Amino acid sequence: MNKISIVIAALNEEEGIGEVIWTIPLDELKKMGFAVQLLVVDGDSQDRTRDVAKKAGAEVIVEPRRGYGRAYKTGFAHATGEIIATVDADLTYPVENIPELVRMLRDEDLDFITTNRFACIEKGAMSLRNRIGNGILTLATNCLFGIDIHDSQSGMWVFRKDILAGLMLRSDKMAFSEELKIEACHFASLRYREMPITYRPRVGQIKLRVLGDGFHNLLYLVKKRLVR
Ligand SMILES: Nc1nc2c(ncn2[C@@H]2O[C@H](COP(=O)(O)OP(=O)(O)O)[C@@H](O)[C@H]2O)c(=O)[nH]1
Ligand SMILES: [Mg+2]
Repeated sequence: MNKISIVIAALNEEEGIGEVIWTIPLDELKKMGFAVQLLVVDGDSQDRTRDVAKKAGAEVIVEPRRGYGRAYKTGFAHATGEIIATVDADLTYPVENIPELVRMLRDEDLDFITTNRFACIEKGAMSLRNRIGNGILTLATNCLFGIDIHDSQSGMWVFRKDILAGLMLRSDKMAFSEELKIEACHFASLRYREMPITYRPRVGQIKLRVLGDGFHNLLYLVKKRLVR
């Protein structure tokens, strides 16, 4: 394993995307022996997201079809690394932890690592309403699929690209995040870990529709339980 693709979905994220990219610890990853592909999947942003991302050193692909899940599926198809890592473009996820997670994936011979934002939520990073919603969705995920994770909605993952061939990832929307975990941890029975992370306040405009996506994600869990 000697290449890692860091895939970032971005829709109108000119405020955060530059700093997300330039704070990725490239030197550390290179010292560990990895080549790094920085890949931004832009949802046809109407602001300077693409320019800022390119200037910060990323390769940019445009996926005009809407949706978080759609963006990641397109990004994964363009990823050339044997390992994929993901973060949002809004400065919420700790990119400085990527090397540690990659090391763990490699040294413990894991397939999939997901992260738990509830371990350390910085002030202002997640509203009470979102905490409750995420808690309910995580409980539903665990009960319906017999797994034991703390955060079914986290968007920071590190995994071996070759696992994707065995996963049925159908959601184009925000439910992609829970679907990936259900597929990896339940249906595919992969070797996985959930690691605690720090979750930081967002810059820029949120794309999640709190109630709409919350209910959609809950319904998606039930549908997925009935028909994979
Ligand atoms: N390319 C693309 N990116 C998206 C789309 N919707 C959301 N994103 C990105 O996906 C990430 C997650 O969205 P965000 O609003 O932060 O949701 P939250 O983290 O669940 O609150 C952000 O980096 C967004 O810019 C989309 O339709 N297309
Ligand atoms: Mg976000």
